[in-house]
Amino acid sequence: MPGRPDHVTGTPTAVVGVPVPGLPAPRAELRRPSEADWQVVLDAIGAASSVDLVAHVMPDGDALGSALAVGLALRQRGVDVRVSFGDDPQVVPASLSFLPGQELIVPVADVPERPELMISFDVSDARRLGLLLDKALAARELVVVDHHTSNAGFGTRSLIDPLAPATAVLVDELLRRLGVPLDEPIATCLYAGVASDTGSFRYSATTPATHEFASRLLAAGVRHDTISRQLWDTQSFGFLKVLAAALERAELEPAAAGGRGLVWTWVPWADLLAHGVPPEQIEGLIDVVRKAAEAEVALVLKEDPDGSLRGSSRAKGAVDVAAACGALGGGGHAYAAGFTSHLGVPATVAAFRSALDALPVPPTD
Ligand SMILES: [Mn+2]
Repeated sequence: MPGRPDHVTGTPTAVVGVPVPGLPAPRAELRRPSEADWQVVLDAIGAASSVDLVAHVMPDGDALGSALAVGLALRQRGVDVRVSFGDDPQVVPASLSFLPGQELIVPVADVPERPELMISFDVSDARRLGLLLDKALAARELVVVDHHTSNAGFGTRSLIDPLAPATAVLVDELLRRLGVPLDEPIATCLYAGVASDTGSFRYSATTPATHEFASRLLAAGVRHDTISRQLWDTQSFGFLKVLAAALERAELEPAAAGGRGLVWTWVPWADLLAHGVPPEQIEGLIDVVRKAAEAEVALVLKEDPDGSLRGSSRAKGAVDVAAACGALGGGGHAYAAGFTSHLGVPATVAAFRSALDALPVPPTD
């Protein structure tokens, strides 16, 4: 979520952690994985000779870092393992180019039609599997490892913990149970996940346990300084130009969200073409737009070549943007969520505004 997280993605993300006053509690049917849930997944992994690990489309550090960490661990154990995500073209964002284990990544075509065991990471909704959806649904076992509150559990097995600040935290537990030690490459993948989704340990879902996790990762040799520079502080000059145009286009609507304010902008596909910026590089734009103090809610609409719009939204704690995005067919976390729209910019913003208006908003004081 915030960070590069995406869309829902991913999102860096301030994640739903402890219940926030005024926000709905995590859905009742969501419960943290039980011992039995873990055991079933460990048994499935132990029995599989071939495993496919998949991240969501336009993967962020949490999705791809989690998949690659498990990929490296299973390769050590001699398992035939592949990592993939359902984009075409399939591009690893430049901000994640430091991730170890990328030799495990294969195109969608190289994933078996009927995988023996597929495990998805940070995929909040089956549609976020993109081109891998059919293969995932055909898998003999599909294990969903995730931390999105909105995840209804679309696999045959789930390890979903809505209180985890990142999917990488669940992967850490999985590796511990598999008896795989945190070496430097695996720790680097997990650090990318937890740093992305906590905004470098700034968001509210960050707990003492999150810092303890980071401590173990640094002890394993993670270069947090170089990772942070790549994750947060490196962009192309073309991105700066796209950012400038998007900020010029930004609108502030103080009356929206029950008077708490909405700031929004959008990025036409033509801007990306003009400046040679690949779409995955603008995932962090929302983190600039959401700085506006006058707005509780921020929204960035990113146009794709087919004219559809990917919406990323963020809130500061008073409004549940997962619910607002859910009204537009998306989802995510209370603080960070997304959706896809085919309505065009004005109608999409109007629909989002209406969804915000339908939410309970606590009084400002
Ligand atoms: Mn995540």
